[in-house]
Amino acid sequence: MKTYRNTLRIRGDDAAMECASKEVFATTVEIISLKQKFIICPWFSRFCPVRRTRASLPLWAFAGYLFGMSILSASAQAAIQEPSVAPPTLLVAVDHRPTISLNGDWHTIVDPYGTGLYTFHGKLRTDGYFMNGYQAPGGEAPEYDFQKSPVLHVPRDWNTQRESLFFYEGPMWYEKDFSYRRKPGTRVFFHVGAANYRSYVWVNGQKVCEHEGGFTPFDCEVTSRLKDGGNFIVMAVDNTRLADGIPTLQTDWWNYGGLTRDVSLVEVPEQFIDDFDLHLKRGTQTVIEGWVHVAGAAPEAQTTVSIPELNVNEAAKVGTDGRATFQFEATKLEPWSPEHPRLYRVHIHPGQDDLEDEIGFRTVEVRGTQILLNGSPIFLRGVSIHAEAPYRTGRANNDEDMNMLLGWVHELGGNYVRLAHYPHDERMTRLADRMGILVWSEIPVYWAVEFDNPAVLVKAEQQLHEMIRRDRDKASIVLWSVANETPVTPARVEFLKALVAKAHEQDPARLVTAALLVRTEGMTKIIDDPLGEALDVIGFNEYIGWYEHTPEDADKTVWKIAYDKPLIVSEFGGDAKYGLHGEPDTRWTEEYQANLYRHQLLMLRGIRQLRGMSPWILMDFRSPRRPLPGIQDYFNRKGLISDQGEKKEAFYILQKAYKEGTIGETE
Ligand code: GCB
Repeated sequence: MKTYRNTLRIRGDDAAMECASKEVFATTVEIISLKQKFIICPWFSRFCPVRRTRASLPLWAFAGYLFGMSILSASAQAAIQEPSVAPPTLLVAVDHRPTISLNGDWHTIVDPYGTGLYTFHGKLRTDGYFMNGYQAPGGEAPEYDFQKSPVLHVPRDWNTQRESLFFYEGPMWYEKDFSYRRKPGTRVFFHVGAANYRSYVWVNGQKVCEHEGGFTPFDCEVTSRLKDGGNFIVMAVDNTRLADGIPTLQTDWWNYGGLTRDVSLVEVPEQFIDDFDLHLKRGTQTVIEGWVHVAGAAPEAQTTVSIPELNVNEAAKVGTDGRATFQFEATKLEPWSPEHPRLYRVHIHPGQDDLEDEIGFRTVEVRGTQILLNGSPIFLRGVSIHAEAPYRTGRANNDEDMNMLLGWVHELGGNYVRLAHYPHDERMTRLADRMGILVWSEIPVYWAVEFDNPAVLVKAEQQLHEMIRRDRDKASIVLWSVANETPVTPARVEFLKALVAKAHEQDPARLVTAALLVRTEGMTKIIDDPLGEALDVIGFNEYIGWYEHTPEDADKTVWKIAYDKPLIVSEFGGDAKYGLHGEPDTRWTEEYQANLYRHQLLMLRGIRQLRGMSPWILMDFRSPRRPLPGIQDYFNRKGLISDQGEKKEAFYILQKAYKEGTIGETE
C-alpha cells in the first residue's frame, strides 16, 4: 500500500492531530482546513518539541486528574474530541476471541531524532512517516520508504533481533500492509498485547490512539478507519526511559523495546463484552458470583452465563451501568488448586456477542497469619521469574518460552511464581492456570518512581487497572503487587495506599501485597514499613550474604515483624556464574550461591509467620546495570539456572527443600 504525496493534503486532515504548538495548529488549519480541534503535546515524549513548560504543566496535571486515566488518554480526551482517538478500550479474553493476526514481519525505521514526526524546527509534520508515503513519478522525494526498510518480527523486542539495536532506546516506526473487508454490524479494534513503552497508532494515515505502559494490552477502535481492500497501520513505539514513567529511569532489567506481544484485529458485535468478573464467593465452595459488562447494551438486555459441565445456565439483565450481575450455585464444582487445576468452559452470551473462556474457581483469603486457598492453609513454594526468554534471551513471548519457565518451576517442586516486575504475557498466566501454579502479578512501580507527582500516580493506576482487567479471569493469580522495593517516605506511603485501595476496589476477591524493604539494626531485621497496614500479605526482600553480611550471618539474624499478617519473602539470593567453581566463600561461584541458599533456608524456617517464598531468581537475565566482564557481561547472575538453561548447584538445594517439605509451615 502506497500513498502518493499529492494526496497528502486530503489524508493529512486527521494525521495532523499530533502533538504540536498552537502556531502549528494555526498553520495546519490554514493549509488543510481541518475539522481539527485542539492540539496537544504529551510533555514527556521524545517526539514532542515542547517539553514540559510552565504553562503546560498545570494544564496537564489538571487533565490527568479529571479523567483519571493515563495522561495520554486523559490528554487525548481533553484535547481532541474525536471518537477515533478515544482512550484505548480494553477488551478481555482476547485470546479466546476470533482474531485476525497482524503478527509477522513489519517494516521498520529507526528514528532517534523523531524525524518522522517533526520538521527541522521541531514543528509537527503533516507528511510524517505515519502517511506511509513514497516517491511518485515526478513527485516530491520523501526521505523515507517503509517498503525499502528492513523488517522486524512481531511479536519480539527489537534489541535481540538486530545487533545495532542492542542498546537502542528511542522511537521506532513500524508499518504493516493488510487487506480487510468490513463485516456489517461489527466494531473492529486493533489489539496490542504490549508495546514498550509509549505507542502512537495511525491507520491509513489517520491517528487512532496512543498508549503509555510497556506491559499491558490496549485496543484502538479502527472501525471507521478501515476500508475494504488494502489498508496500512503505522505505529511509532518509543522506549525512551522517562523520569516520570512507570517504571522510571533505573531498573535492573533490560529495557527491551518494540512490539513485544501479539498484535491483531478483533471484530466484535456492536454490543460486546468488554469486561467481566466471575469468581467463587469467599466462604463457600459452590457459589459463583460476579458480573458481566456489555458495551453498547441497552438496559434490560439479557445476558446469559452457562457452564455446561456444571449444568449451569443463568440469565440476568443488564443494568443502567451496563452490568449484568450474577450469583448462582454450582453444586458439582471442583475448586481449582495446584493439585487439581480444574478449568471450566464458561460461555457468556449477551445477545449478539458470544465469548467462551476457560476459568478455574477458587477462593483465596487471609486468616490471621495464614493464607487460605479454598479455605485451607497453604504455603507458597515459589521462585521469582523475569519475562526473559531462555536460550535466545529477549522478552519471553511464545508458548515454548512459557512452558520452559513454568516447567522448571514444577521441576523445582514449586507451586507458585512471582512474575516480576511487571505483568507478563497473558500466555504465562493462562499456562499457570492450566499447570496449577499460583501467581503473584506486579506493576512496575519499581524503586524510586516520582511518588510526589500526581501524574505518575495516574499512570500507575492505569497500569494496575489494565493488569487486573486482563487477568481477572485467571484462577492462578492470587496476589496483586503494587510495588517493589520503594523508599519509605510519606509521599510514597500515600501513593501506594491509593494503589492498594484501587486494587481492592477493582478486585475484592484477591489479596494485595508489595515487596517491601527491610530495616536493619545490628543483626536484627525489622519489618515495620507503614505500608504494611494496608496490605493483606507482606512481601519483603532481603539480601543477607550478598549485598550485606555473609551467608553465615543469616544464622544469627533475628526478625522483628510489626504486623500479624502472612509474610512472603519475595526475594533473597546471590550471584553465581554457571560452571564457575571454588570455595563456598568465593563470590560468583556456584558453591557460594549454594551455601547462601542453605543458610537462608535455615533462617527462613525460623520465621513463624512465613507463608511463602520466591527467591531471586529462576534464570539469569539481561541487565544493563551488570557489566562485570567474564562474569556478568550484562546479565544479572542470580539465576538458579543460567540463561542457557544450565542448572546451578543452588537449584538442587531449593528443590530438595521444596520436595522434602523442609520449608513451608502453613499455620
Ligand atoms: C532487588 C530487585 C531486583 C534486582 C535484585 C538484584 O532487590 O528487586 O529487581 O534484580 O534486587 O539482583 O539486585
